Amino acid sequence: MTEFEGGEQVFKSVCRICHGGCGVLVHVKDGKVIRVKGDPASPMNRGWMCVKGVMTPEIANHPDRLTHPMRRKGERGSGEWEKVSWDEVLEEIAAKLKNFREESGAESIALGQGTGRHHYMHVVRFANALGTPNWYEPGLAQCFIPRITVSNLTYGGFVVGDYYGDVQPRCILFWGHNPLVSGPDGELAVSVKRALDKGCRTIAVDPRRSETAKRCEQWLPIRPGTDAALALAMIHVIINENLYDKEFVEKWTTGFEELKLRVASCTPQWAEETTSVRAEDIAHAARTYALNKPAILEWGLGIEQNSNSLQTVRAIAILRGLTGNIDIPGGDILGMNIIRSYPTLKDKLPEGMLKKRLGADEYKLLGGWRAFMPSAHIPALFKAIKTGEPYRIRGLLIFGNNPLTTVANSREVYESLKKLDLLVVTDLFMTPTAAMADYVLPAAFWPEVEQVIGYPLVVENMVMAQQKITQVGECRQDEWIMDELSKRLGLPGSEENLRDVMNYQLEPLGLTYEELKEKAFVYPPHVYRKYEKNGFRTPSRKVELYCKTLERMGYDPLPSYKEPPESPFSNPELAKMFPYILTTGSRRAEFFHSEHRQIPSLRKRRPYPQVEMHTEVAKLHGINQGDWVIVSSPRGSIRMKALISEDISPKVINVEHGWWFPERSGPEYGVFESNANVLTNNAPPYDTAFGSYQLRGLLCKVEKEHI
Ligand SMILES: Nc1nc2c(c(=O)[nH]1)N[C@H]1C(S)=C(S)[C@@H](COP(=O)(O)OP(=O)(O)OC[C@H]3O[C@@H](n4cnc5c(=O)[nH]c(N)nc54)[C@H](O)[C@@H]3O)O[C@H]1N2
Ligand SMILES: Nc1nc2c(c(=O)[nH]1)N[C@H]1C(S)=C(S)[C@@H](COP(=O)(O)OP(=O)(O)OC[C@H]3O[C@@H](n4cnc5c(=O)[nH]c(N)nc54)[C@H](O)[C@@H]3O)O[C@H]1N2
Ligand code: SF4
Ligand SMILES: [Mo]
Repeated sequence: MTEFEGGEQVFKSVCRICHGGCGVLVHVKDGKVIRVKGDPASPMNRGWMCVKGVMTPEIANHPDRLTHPMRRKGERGSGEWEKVSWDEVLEEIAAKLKNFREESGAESIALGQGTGRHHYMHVVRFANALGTPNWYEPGLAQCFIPRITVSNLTYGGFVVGDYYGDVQPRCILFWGHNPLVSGPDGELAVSVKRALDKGCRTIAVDPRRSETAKRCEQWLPIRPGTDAALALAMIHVIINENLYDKEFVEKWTTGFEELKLRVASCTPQWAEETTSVRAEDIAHAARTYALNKPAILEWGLGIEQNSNSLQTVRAIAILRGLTGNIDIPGGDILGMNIIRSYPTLKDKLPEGMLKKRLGADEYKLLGGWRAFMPSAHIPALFKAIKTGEPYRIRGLLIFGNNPLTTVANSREVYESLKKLDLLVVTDLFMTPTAAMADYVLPAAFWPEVEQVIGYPLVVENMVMAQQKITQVGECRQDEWIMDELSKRLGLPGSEENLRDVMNYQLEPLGLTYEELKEKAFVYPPHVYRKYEKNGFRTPSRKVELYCKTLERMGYDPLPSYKEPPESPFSNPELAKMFPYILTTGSRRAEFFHSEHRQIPSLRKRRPYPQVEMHTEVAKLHGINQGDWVIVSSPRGSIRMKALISEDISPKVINVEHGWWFPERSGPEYGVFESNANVLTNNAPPYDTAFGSYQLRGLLCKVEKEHI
């Protein structure tokens, strides 16, 4: 900490508005954050910050921050609350949880949370301590779990692009990922930008010419949901034209011959019909990626939010194996995992509860014992809340999630939430979901939180400390709330506090949290080609092009293509009414999911929800730039403003996700008006291994709004 004149203090910490880990300098005056700057000494961002991070003071000191625990006074959703003390609120909630456990079993309590925030693993720990198998996060099957699981199955660990060593990538293939806007999601936007500025070969597979695709020499405007076909055709080209790394394939992979046979008929011509990408472009992309080593393959959500996520991600993962681009300088690197994994108390979950986890039997790689981080299947959970089948869910405790905006089929989510005996929402702000709660608890924002951050997530090549710098109202960090409930219920693990957990994680580094805080970060040099010592961490010790584990579980051991269930090919009748392919959720720099609509400096830059369409589509429907447009799917309709350009396939409509209007009145705050998940589908078919539902690759129509 440095002391300045006039009482201004500066603290080193780490911004955590997104998944990131930008090292920052936090300026504080009179106990308030007044300015946040990128820390030039941070090896990750080297002084850079995104627009959201810069607005930290505006978020932290916003007049609408929740600052006290509140109990519902009137009817659910009436907006009438009374302030209660922490002690009172925790006693009351604990008493209710105790009652549910005794009367209906621990499985009748569910926990919900959002994407990788500081308390992520603590929710898993709390669920295990409570003895409930039912926790969810709206990403998981739709985000990250397919990529992590497939990487583990195929190469024995998750990989991230190596932007940090001395060797520059010669090629970057961006696949359904727009890291110049969405990074950090394994990488940092600024690292990608710097690599692109230095120059390398570049390809983007994306139905939109995204900010990242605009920087690429080749743009493959794919039909959403058909990525597996494109990847199979690229594998075909790489094998048939002998472009693969023969030495690596021979020594370090299994199942090459079986794979070759599988892709024999997957020619670029075949893939052109399926994907709408020209055959010669597919072949060209395959050659560029295979012949320019080291290459990074940046993959994202475009490949997971469909009902063939396992095989789509597998097909793409295999490209790295065929070209030997794993754990080499300038390629995709395996993690160093320099800290201990979070103590989630998983052995405390009673054996019988594993079988009760909703959806675990069907979606084994999401909820079964082999899953990376077993969780409940969201459609099964919300159905159980609504119908009481196969058993009742009585209480839901949400720590940082607004499921009315980020879970598929928002109207059904709404019907489900109404059925709960107890809904507790912990958040920074009042949201449409929190407005339906019985108790609303005020969460601490990142400058108010203590945390150890292994970065990038899952691979943990570096570790950083976030420190509590300020206190706002009576806000508490989520972990504290869970620990206080644990203590009152006498749950296992309640004798440890967060400091104990953090110190346990840091033990291999010989550091305590206090010591790490002094250092700010630990970042050992990367060890490449770790497999040369002990092989890959798979059963065969090799990269598994053919995956026997999947075979044993009843899944296809080789990648395959499946036509999306709602498409012009699988449902031509429906496509007459809904002629466009709908994709949702492309990230915007100003917002994190459903957050930040109430932050003036951010909202000013994007005041309205937007639907992207091609110039030809707009012309056909008489839509002008900025017109309000009605977008409809077989599930419902929403309104958004038209963003018209040539930077999107003429077959595709893209809508932003996460929209609600904090400036409107509660309890709904206009949550059904412009919310992408009014259009999406939470009905089967799902991916057979992960249970992923479709947020991309559905059918829709557009028309100008006539008022
Ligand atoms: N600013 C900001 N940053 C974020 C987030 C945020 O909300 N705001 N969210 C964070 C989270 S949780 C995540 S998971 C990441 C996600 O980060 P990304 O993976 O980059 O996700 P998106 O930007 O949603 O989608 C990436 C691209 O996929 C394209 N796409 C859509 N459908 C398809 C398809 O079927 N196939 C292919 N190949 N491409 C398709 C979209 O046009 C888009 O350009 O971002 C993280 N970072
Ligand atoms: N249609 C469509 N839907 C999608 C996606 C898509 O691409 N398209 N993307 C999906 C993906 S990949 C993801 S990861 C999910 C993301 O979904 P979530 O992460 O659940 O995002 P939100 O629904 O915005 O909920 C986050 C809430 O947490 C609050 N919050 C922020 N920080 C904290 C904190 O430290 N503590 C607490 N208690 N609260 C906090 C915010 O104020 C906000 O209300 O959305 C999914 N939904
Ligand atoms: S990229 Fe993420 S971590 Fe970095 S400043 Fe922006 S919000 Fe914060
Ligand atoms: Mo996500």
